[in-house]
Amino acid sequence: MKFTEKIKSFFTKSSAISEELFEDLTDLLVEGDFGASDAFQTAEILRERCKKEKINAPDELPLKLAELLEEELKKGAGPAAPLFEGVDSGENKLTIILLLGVNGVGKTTTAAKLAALYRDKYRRRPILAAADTFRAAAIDQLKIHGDRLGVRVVAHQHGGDPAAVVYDAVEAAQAGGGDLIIADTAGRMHTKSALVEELRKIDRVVMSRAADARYIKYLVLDATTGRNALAQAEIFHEAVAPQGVILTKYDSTAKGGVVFSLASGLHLPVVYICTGEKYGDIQDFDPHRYAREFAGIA
Ligand SMILES: Nc1nc2c(ncn2[C@@H]2O[C@H](COP(=O)(O)OP(=O)(O)OP(=O)(O)O)[C@@H](O)[C@H]2O)c(=O)[nH]1
Ligand SMILES: [Mg+2]
Repeated sequence: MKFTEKIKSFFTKSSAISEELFEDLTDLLVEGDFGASDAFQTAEILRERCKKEKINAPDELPLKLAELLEEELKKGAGPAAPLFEGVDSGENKLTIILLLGVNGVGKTTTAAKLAALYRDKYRRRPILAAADTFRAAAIDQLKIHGDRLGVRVVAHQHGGDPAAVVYDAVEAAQAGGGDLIIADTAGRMHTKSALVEELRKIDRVVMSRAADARYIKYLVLDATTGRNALAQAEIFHEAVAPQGVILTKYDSTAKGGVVFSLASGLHLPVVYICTGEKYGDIQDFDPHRYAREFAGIA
């Protein structure tokens, strides 16, 4: 059963608002990938609000919970406007996006989705940069996406220097080949210092070759990994301070409570949410909709 169905049936089955209900709700939130203290606090605030507003019927709770969760999302992270929203499509400032994240979270797929999204919706001219040089197959995978989408891919050989790939992508863009670079990076993370070193090198290339570019690091997290995703976010947040999160695989068994911890604990906004393997399966993150869905309001 999808988590949202579960929370829906929890509220439907509850016949009265009681202390026990808030305890059970705390457990349910934990099951939905909330952290224990966030779950406890959320149930507690909800309980106080119900008391203050003299709410007696459980069927009013989903809406109250959704309101509360939406506030949390907005308070913790601030609304993250999607990139290029409101930006003139004729603007020719270069944008460089690095996609970061551990193995298998969906970085390469997301790079392709973003290329399609920005090209089709915002009239950008993307270049895909195969800065994951660690796995031979990763380069081919990105090239296949590039072929399918008709988007240029800048790649070096397997084992090459990721910063050099970004360097070449910047050159290609500046030579008139595009105004947006989306760089896929390697998922490996032996140690935090190796990650930081690799990214510093890319930073230096951007600073020296494209100092006035819009430079963005998005952390890709797999929603199905639950609390593990938060642990990854903590490491990347500390090491490289990404500006936002792209949450993938929200279509399958994902519960999604981890998003609230990202907001409240790390002030890290989710910017996009991915719900499938097709290029179109990416949406702007909408806190209102997300909170309502989580609370079981269809
Ligand atoms: N259901 C679903 N599958 C997804 C989504 N995003 C990516 N995938 C799948 O997840 C798997 C891994 O995706 P990749 O894009 O290769 O992940 P990666 O982070 O680049 O992986 P590495 O390069 O090995 O680190 C692939 O089978 C994708 O099709 C999504 O939003 N929903
Ligand atoms: Mg990859």
